[in-house]
Amino acid sequence: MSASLVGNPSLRASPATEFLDAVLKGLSSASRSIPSKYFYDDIGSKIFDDICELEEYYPTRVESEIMHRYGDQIARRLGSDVRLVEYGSGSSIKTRILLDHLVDPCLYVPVDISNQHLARTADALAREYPLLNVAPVAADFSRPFEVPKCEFEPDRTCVYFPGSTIGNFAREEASQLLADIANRCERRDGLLIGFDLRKDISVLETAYNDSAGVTAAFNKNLLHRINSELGANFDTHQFDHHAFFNDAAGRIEMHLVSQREQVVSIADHSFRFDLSDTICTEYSHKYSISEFEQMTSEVGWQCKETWSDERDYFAVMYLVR
Ligand code: AVJ
Repeated sequence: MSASLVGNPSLRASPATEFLDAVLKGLSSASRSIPSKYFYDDIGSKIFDDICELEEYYPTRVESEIMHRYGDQIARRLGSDVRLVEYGSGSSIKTRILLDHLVDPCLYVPVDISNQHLARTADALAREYPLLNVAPVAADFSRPFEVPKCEFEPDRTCVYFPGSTIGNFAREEASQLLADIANRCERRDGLLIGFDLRKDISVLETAYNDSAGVTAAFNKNLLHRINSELGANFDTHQFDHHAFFNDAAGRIEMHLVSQREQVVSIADHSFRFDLSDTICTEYSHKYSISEFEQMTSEVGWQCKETWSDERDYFAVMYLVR
């Protein structure tokens, strides 16, 4: 992987301006939406960890089972002296399973959009794995960022992209992101990626409508965040969590649905909502293994092996450049 940084960081918009711009743009368009990456402030990252503990939310549990069961095979594929770059590391829970199997990884680079969460996780990992070099990068991985170097030349770089985070991207965007990753990689570099499989609709819909309301709180936290960071006045009680499977598009969609006519102001803009107007806050695309293989091969990846659970709920694929 080349360590080129595209663009001058000092010319980039500040995080707050970027968030405001994204919210204003998303709410001004005909079908209103807010990019799901803004879920992950410090509180949102913690609520997401709570989602992962839910019985109804199978992806984290099933992916962890796959990592436990096939950890040795996966580690053999990656080889020794690997530089592991994780996209959207969060609390790095699945990473620990991988690290427990890897042979002499030369560097672990967790990349996450939530600064505080990343710092805490990197500290904890460095304590738990005293022999491991950890070099966290606070960045939005959907944009180019600089990858820290190893002290010694790594045998290869492997991008680790677990958690079916790729599902947040529309199919064309996912394909573009996978192409970008391929272009930043060198020959022999690898990609270990987890994605959620198409399955029975009721299983899918239950996973995003848990009975304890944790997913609803996660969704609504976006409005709390907009209120506190952008000085908006969303009445969060007047928006309901709504998640459903869009079969034609092959994805779960999460929305916030207005419970009455209301006007919300953000900075010096105001937005009118009618009863039942929605803001789309997340897509979570579901794939078949063959569709995923097709999509990655079109952008320069070669699939080496795929592991999945007995029920075919989730898949972990290893690909090389
Ligand atoms: C972190 C994007 C994989 O899409 O399942 C969980 C986020 N949203 N419950 C997913 C999420 C609602 C999650 N990803």
